[in-house]
Amino acid sequence: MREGRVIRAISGFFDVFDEGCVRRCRARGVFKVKGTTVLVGDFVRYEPVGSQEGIIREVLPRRTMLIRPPIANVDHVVVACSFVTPDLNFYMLDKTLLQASVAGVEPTVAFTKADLASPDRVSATVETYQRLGYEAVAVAAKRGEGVAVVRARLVGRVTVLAGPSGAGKSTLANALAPGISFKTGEVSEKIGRGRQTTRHVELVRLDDTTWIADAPGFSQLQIPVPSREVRLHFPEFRALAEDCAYRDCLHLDEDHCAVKQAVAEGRVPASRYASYKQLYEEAREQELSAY
Ligand SMILES: Nc1nc2c(ncn2[C@@H]2O[C@H](COP(=O)(O)OP(=O)(O)OP(=O)(O)O)[C@@H](O)[C@H]2O)c(=O)[nH]1
Ligand SMILES: [Mg+2]
Ligand SMILES: [Zn+2]
Repeated sequence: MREGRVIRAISGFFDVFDEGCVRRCRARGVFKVKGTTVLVGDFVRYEPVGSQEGIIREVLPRRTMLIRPPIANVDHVVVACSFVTPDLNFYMLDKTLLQASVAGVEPTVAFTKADLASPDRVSATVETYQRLGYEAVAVAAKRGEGVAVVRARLVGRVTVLAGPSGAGKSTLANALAPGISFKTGEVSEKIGRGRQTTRHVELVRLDDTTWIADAPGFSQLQIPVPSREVRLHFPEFRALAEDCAYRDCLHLDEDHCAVKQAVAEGRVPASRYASYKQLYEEAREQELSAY
């Protein structure tokens, strides 16, 4: 039995990287009986078959796991959020940041297509997220702007790109990793959302310890945490919550809520609080429909 890392999953086959070689494997045996799934990023035990194939027998324990995009063992997610086509969507961004926080994966927010927005809007948006405590950067991938900042954050880690279709994930991935060419959408494609260019999650090795995965865009995402815990994944709420009158304040209908006070005074962006309320409601609905 040998061990390797799954770098691609296509219609029942898994490409497993092991010491510089890639083997096309199927998953069979004991492990399928247990109903385990294999994700890109998984470390697996496999039996070699011939020189280029193999059979996966076991998935090793995962360090981290994301649902969208589906990938295991990443340390870092670059959340791509474009200013236009698709339009900036803070709710989707905050939802993706919630998913990363719950999964224990460090995020970098890449505000993409910065060349298509006014400089004032770009700096205000980036600064808002920096003030919240996130690593945030404006990216104009085609001009190379912001690319070096993101690249510096890849070193020694396994990174995946996440965000809606058309946000510029593959374009950014190509700029980050010269010599690698992920398929990107056509420039002329201005028909709006819905067209997915990238179809599969694919991990590419930049050096021994640095990997990057391009992934399909997504618009649907479950809330991966109970409603009462959503607030714990808004880092800017944490310090404020100590001054709420109720120890378990949900920052919703409670009186003397320091978070709501901060929103009213503009110290917490209204859009962040709107995201929080919507995510809380969605988590509640998920809980109620589970019964
Ligand atoms: N002006 C401008 N256009 C960009 C930039 N980044 C990407 N685009 C364009 O946006 C479109 C979509 O880019 P992709 O990189 O394919 O987007 P994606 O996020 O990989 O999309 P999916 O694979 O469908 O999830 C293409 O037409 C790109 O040329 C940018 O920084 N500036
Ligand atoms: Mg793509
Ligand atoms: Zn409160």
